[in-house]
Amino acid sequence: MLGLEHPLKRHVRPSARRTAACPGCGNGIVAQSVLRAIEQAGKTLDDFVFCSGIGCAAWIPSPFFHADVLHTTHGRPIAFATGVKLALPDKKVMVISGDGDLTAIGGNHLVHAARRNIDMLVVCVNNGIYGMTGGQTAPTTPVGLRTTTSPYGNVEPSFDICRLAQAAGASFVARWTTFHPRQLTQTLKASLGKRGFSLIEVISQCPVQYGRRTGAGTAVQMLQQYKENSVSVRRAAGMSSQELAGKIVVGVLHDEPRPEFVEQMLRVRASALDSRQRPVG
Ligand SMILES: Cc1ncc(C[n+]2csc(CCOP(=O)(O)OP(=O)(O)O)c2C)c(N)n1
Ligand code: SF4
Ligand SMILES: [Mg+2]
Repeated sequence: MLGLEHPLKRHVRPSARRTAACPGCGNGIVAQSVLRAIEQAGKTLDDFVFCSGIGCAAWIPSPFFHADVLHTTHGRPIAFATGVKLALPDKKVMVISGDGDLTAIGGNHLVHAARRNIDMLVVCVNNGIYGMTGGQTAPTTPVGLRTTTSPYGNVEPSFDICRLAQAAGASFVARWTTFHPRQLTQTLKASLGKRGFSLIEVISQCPVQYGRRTGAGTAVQMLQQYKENSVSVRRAAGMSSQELAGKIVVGVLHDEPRPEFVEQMLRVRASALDSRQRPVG
């Protein structure tokens, strides 16, 4: 035994040191990127409350992060996070969950939290499928893909989650893949200094339900595909929509501050209390 210890081990709850993820899953890369970003931003896990829904990605913070974590119901982590943020405005609130959880059953919460510009970071782990329940088609599944619930090929066009969030009002939007852990860490770190609704989409491999069933291959082959198909925001700006077909545009896609919801609510509350205390007449 060399006595080596993983540098992030102290952030993992001692009773939860066995991962629930399959070998090759991208969830470990996302977990490490989040923890590294928190360290690099000079914060501790005590500064945060994490919320997740139901699905494989929802197991990233829960029960592993040695922090306050709410492992909520399917589709509802943003609703819980909204309550946490209103009750504890000084806490950083981070939602980590899957594409199905956040854009299918939880799609309305995503849209309205972005519209309100609620101060929280949502990390959407997009593996293009419902991983945990057996590989069903999600709103992110590419057209034509054969899945458990679309054995003759998916006919539904998929969401561009980043465009959806930006159009709804998010003030910070970015996308990376699990092939880009360093860039992802940098962007996560940058987002921790923002106030408002931030969404970071991470395209991530599910070698078991996506790779094996759809022919995308092993974790290594999927990472290779992310490498070959990724195009930076800057390069994408000079490309036509035909040239961008099948590409993954990575980087910060939108960064524009605007009034934040909780701050405004606290201001309204203070002025309501003030007016009640003023003498009538
Ligand atoms: C109300 C409700 N509907 C459906 C389910 C079943 N269910 C659990 S996780 C899941 C999909 C998870 O997909 P995603 O959010 O993409 O996470 P992944 O497993 O791919 O990381 C579904 C449909 C549930 N638990 N609760
Ligand atoms: S089913 Fe897919 S997403 Fe879920 S843990 Fe396994 S590899 Fe990861
Ligand atoms: Mg998924």
